[in-house]
Amino acid sequence: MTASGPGLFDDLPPAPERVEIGAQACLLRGFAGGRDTAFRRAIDAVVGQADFRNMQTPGGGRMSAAMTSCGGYGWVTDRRGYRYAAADPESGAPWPAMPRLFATLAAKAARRAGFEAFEPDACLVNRYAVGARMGLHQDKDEADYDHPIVSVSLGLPAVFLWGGPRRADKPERLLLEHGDVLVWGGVDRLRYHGIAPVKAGFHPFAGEQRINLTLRRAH
Ligand code: MD3
Ligand code: FE
Repeated sequence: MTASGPGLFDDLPPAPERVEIGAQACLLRGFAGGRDTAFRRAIDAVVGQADFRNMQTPGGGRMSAAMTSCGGYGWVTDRRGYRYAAADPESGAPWPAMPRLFATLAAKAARRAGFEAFEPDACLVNRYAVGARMGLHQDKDEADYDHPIVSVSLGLPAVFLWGGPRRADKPERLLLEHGDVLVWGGVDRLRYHGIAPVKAGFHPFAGEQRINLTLRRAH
């Protein structure tokens, strides 16, 4: 028997802070905890240069989550479609630099989940007011699906809808709380997912809001 082979602890569940939700997807509970002041400053710096906005969708509606981005690319939507853009369409300026906190935390979380050398070039910042939601969708606007994605949940909790490879697959419901980090890639990269309408509440970090950082390699 070796340290990693069969042994005394085989029938214990994984450590509670790490929940395997797919073959190549895991929830790192509380992984981003204890850094509230650094997150608050970093988000305020980004939002000061590129404010949240409720973007238009190709169908003519608007996203109920308000969004902004930082890093080399930002995810945008308008009547023409979904894409990554190197400049903020509201200002024409490059997106704010990605705070090092975001990039280093994403790389550490990815490594913990088994993805080496993750270097995000895009961070989408989603702000959900009470009642805001995100319908079931796949993330398909990135150039290369080989890179993992890391998301950080802050503020109010929300129910994450974790579906399968087809839209019709009934999603599991997982509560995401302040400081929780999700990492997925590989065979789980194109699973449908969404966010149920955020329920009323108050969290000291973000008041009556939920904030999600989604870190990706766009190009
Ligand atoms: C699983 N955001 O911005 S993050 C998105 O909480 C998005 O704001 C949600 O989905 C949010 O596209 C969920 C968690 C997440 C993001 C992308 C995934 C989980 C994913 C892509 C594939 C599988
Ligand atoms: Fe998504």
